[in-house]
Amino acid sequence: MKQLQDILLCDLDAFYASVEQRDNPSLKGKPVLVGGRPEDRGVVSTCSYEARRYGIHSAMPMKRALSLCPDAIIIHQDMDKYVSVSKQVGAIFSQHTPCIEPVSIDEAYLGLPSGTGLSTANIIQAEVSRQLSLPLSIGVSKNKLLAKIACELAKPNRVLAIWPEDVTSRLWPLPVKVLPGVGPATREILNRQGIKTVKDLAAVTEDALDRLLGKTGRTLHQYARGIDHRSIEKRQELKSISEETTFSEDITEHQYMLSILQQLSAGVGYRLRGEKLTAATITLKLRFEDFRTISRSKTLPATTDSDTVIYENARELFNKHCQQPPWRLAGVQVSNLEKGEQLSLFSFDSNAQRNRHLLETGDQLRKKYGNKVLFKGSLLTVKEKDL
Ligand code: TTP
Ligand code: MG
Repeated sequence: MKQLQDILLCDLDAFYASVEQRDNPSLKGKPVLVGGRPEDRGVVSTCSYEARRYGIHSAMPMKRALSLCPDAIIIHQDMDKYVSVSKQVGAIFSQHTPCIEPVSIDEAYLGLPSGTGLSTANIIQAEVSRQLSLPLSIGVSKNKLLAKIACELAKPNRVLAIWPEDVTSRLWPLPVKVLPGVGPATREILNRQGIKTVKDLAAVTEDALDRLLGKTGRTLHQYARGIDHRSIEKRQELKSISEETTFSEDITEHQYMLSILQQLSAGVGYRLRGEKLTAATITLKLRFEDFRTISRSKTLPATTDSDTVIYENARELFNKHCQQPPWRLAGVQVSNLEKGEQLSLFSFDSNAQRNRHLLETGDQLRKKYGNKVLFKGSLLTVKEKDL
């Protein structure tokens, strides 16, 4: 019989604020609020643990946060930076297991062979601290529920295991709100029945909880016993990449549509290369004036990540299936994706090498200046509003 695996819930502490404190040591030990401007009705995205002592929390209006702690330092959020740090953390996770379910930018469930969860959690936490200088808390158990609660109790910057045999000692004394699905409204209903702790909840029959809360009641009956059958859902592999645009005014000019398809193809190619994937199938989507929508595909003999190849095939499909203008929407999609950048099969071919180099230079420009930086000849005629 397959042994039940260990499950870890890893969650960085005060994620955005910790990144900012790490990158600017003068912020260390201070109340730091990351979020929008108070004068623009901004809210707190997160705050350092020093700021939490003043009662400040995520989603609180910045103005209110400042009234609680006038000395707090406000930092505007830098999403690119947090996304890139999140990827670095994910890379450390994937050195330890292929079984990863990302939950949010700073949180993921990891599945590990039975008996190895706690030691691996300690190693991961030490690696994130040493390599990235960030505090990470990890809950360890046999299921998601107990791993999540263990992580909450572990915060900040610790590893804690709650095993199923610890349920009565560790879980039962806690208030019912620690269980997933118990928000303020459910808590109120339970509290009115005198159910305050998880132990109180565990004493109620399943039928009584069903009468009180319906299906949620039945789930809570299990949770109160530390039972949770949810499995780890690995990140869905990317199945397709598409770019489409609905025009502000219907388009009637054939040549103009081709320019748009060229731009959409370039966007799709850029994203493919970013994911280090190649695609075998190109699909064109068209919507006509009367809202009829068609999709027409073509599968290539070899996979590609080249803007030109994607465009040439999209153009061929368009020329075949464009019917009568006007057109309302155009889309280009690639699917049948394969891992790995396009190998330079023709590495002796200096033209192919030059094209590859051009693509890579273009990708760097796009990354730096945004999607609309590159215009190739005819694209100059595409109006900004149509993309
Ligand atoms: P959380 O993990 O919920 O919060 P946190 O990492 O800041 O603090 P901790 O885990 O130690 O309790 O969210 C992760 C990041 O997501 C957080 O740093 C900022 C962002 N976030 C928002 O932008 N708005 C929100 O309302 C919340 C809850 C989080
Ligand atoms: Mg967090």
